[in-house]
Amino acid sequence: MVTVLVTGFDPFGGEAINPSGEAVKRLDGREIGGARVVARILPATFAGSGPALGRAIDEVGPDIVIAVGQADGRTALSLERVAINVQDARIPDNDGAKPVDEPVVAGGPAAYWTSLPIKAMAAALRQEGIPAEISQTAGTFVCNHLFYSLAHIIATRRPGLRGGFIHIPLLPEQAARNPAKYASMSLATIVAGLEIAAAAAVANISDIKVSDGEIA
Ligand code: PCA
Repeated sequence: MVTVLVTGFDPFGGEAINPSGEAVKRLDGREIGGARVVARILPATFAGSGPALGRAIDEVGPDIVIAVGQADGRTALSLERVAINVQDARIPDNDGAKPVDEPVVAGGPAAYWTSLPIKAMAAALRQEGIPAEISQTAGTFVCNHLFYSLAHIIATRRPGLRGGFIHIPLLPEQAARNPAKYASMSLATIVAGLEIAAAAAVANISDIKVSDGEIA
């Protein structure tokens, strides 16, 4: 049976809740698209998130990893295309660390592509009425760090593994505490979206070739 490891994060940046952690908890132990789903919550820290992911991969032995994180301002489930080898923090992480222009992996490649079928996943989400987008940047904070760390694990020691990253909007209650500038999505919709995305990742070994790019 195919195993999908889904990860979310602890709350960070002064928030009491992180929708990524809340959403993946609800998927733990479920069977989706014929696959077994295992969820883990990772620390929202540069130093801790990568090693915690590495341990979870060694423990669970997944075929697919879908890492999930919160991104304020996103209006859709945001399927990340690329992880870049840089850390440039605007706010401190949960350890108080605030690296500026440091590599995730010294001497590592500038970037790694996702190995998830993100176009197929976006198409499946839209088909079910859930807003989805292809994103060209996962930022330069802990989420990009984790995505790069995941891709580096795949490139250096887990060749058969497929993995990538999804950013999700804030919950309505988080957006309501901010000046009215942030989009939000209900937890139920996020959870339903992650189920659809996971099923599409299981069903599509390679991606579909459809245009979903951006004109800057
Ligand atoms: N979002 C942050 C880190 C943890 C999270 O959920 C990010 O986008 O980098």
